[in-house]
Amino acid sequence: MSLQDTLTELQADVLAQIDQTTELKSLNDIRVNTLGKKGPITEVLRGMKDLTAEERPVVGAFANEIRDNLQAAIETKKAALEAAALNAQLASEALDVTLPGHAVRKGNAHVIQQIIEQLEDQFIGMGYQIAEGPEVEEDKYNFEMMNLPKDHPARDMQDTFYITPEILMRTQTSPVQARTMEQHDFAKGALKMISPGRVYRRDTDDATHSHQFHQVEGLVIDKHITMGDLKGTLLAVAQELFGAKHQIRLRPSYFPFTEPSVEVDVSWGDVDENTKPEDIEWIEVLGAGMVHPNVLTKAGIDPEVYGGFAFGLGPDRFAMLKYGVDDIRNFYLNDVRFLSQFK
Ligand code: FA5
Repeated sequence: MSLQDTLTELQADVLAQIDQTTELKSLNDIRVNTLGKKGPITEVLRGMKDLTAEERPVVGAFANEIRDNLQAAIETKKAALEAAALNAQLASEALDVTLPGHAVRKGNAHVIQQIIEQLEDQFIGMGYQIAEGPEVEEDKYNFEMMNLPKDHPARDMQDTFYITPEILMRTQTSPVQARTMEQHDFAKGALKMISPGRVYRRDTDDATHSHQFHQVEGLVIDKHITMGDLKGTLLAVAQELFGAKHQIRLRPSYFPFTEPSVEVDVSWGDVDENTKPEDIEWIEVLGAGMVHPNVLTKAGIDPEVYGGFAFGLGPDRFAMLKYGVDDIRNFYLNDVRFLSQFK
């Protein structure tokens, strides 16, 4: 067989192999085996030394043509295989936007915050302003201006975290009363404010006490405010929050900044005209009273002209009552399983 015939056969054989190849790796093997130094074409070319001088360039040109043909066929196949591989990869990585996603867990306001916001809505509806004061407070506002001088025995009622002898973590939201009274311009009308916020006491934590809890302070100062206004306001708030069948009860109490002072209980469970008084269970939720004349005087308000009522309620206790939670510490453990119940 002539060298040309051998090369033609080789070309046909290699083209068939290229045609059948489905992988880049085996295509590369074909290239190395066919066109490489030890491949059949090189072998054929080596045999040219036996040809005549006339035959040599003809066979040489033919061999080069075959080599070019095979090279081109390999390149074409390589491009086709690479394109197919890319398409397969794109198909496998395609995002199916019709698949349902994972549900995103939605958070919700903390239950105490929810109670505070409900109270804010109610009081804003009754014409109150929301006031704020610092949690790191001066002794002057937390105690002195609330009619509790340094040696006053009632300071012991609220065990205090002191930062310096004059600076403390506020034990109550009542200092916001003093701060607002100082600022208020009575020429513009009555003072009606509530002030929700965090307070701190060196109380030992138990089921109904926390060393850090919340209060909502309330203060109304005007010319003809009576205890009846206080009771009506608190009854409206309690019934809105707990339901119309709840009653409130005022018990005499003592606070240095109010006179007379009361503690207010809310009835636990429904109460109607048939309920016997001895069957009602009462829960204490707030302290209140008529603003003490000394407090007004210290804030520069004439107690002969102005008077008012104040209250400080515990939203933590409100939340316990409203949802039947028997341990206040649950509100502060931040267990999502507990907190997510109050949506
Ligand atoms: C006061 O703090 C007064 N400043 C309230 C006040 C304001 C009276 C204005 C008169 C006029 P008392 O210490 O009782 O009072 O606290 C008020 C409410 O805060 C309580 O009724 C209770 O609901 C809540 N509270 C008190 N101590 C704790 C505590 N350690 N943990 C959770 N809640 C508490």
